[in-house]
Amino acid sequence: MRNVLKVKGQRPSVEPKARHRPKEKGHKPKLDPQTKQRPQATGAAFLWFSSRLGHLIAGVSGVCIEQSTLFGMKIQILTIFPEFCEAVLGSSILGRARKSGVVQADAVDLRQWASGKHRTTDDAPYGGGPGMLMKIEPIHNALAELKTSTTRVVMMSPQGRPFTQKTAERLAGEEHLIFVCGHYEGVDQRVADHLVDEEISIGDYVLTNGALAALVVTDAVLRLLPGVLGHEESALGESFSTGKLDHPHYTRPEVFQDWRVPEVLLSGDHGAIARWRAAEAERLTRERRPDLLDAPPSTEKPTV
Ligand code: JCQ
Repeated sequence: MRNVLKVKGQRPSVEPKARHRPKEKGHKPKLDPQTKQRPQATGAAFLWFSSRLGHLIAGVSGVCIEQSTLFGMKIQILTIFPEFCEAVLGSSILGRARKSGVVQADAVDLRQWASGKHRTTDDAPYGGGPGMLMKIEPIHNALAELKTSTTRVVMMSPQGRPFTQKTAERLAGEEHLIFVCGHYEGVDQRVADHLVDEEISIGDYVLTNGALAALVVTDAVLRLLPGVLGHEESALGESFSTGKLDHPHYTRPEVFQDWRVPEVLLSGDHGAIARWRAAEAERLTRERRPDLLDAPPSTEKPTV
């Protein structure tokens, strides 16, 4: 098992090549007044194409651009709470990645495919019991329209396989992800059996809203894509290699109240610093996550 929780060289990032950003004006989609969604298919395709075009133009016009800016990924979160997702997708690092054209990440309102006056997406369970279930038809119809030949459909569910850094790396290699988000007591089982490629769980607890889990996965995947964090190094070269928890980090001031930064970190002795960090990582892992130390190698498919 590789180090799932350690990321080297993280720091607040800066937009890497602001001058290559496509103009945002042309990217403002018109919203359908009824659904509050932008027109699907053609609108999305145009936006995606035009975001890539910006990079291509930068490329042929002789400006030196990183190869990474030509990569891209499309993520669609299929949910009855699109505004909730948009609030997260539009903010800070993800919002910037979106505007830069490196990624296209959108919430898609499932109710667009719900029929009837009330646009119902849920119903009572066969066999009785409390609560409501998501119906299969709206999800089926949405996927029929949104899927392409390269789409991977993921459903967020407590019954899914555990989400790890390995999963994030594998999904980061996909071209197009659609997240199906469960709510209420769950989703008609035929969705998992026939419409989705895999079920993923972000942990052993139950949420009211699967979109929350999809946003967690989206964040973990998108930060691996070149250009999202603004690292100079490739995200693919990022290290998770020790299989342990990360060691502690310190920054200024040297003393706050009477809490000192460990002396070794001020010593300038790089060998001693490396040994201290390795020992701290080992100690923390033994104390809090002994499961990581004796974990057999992950069975999940290797990285992108
Ligand atoms: C995801 N860990 C918890 C809740 C049922 C598909 O069926 C259901 C989905 C949800 C939402 O997801 C989670 C979750 N990973 O609660 C109930």
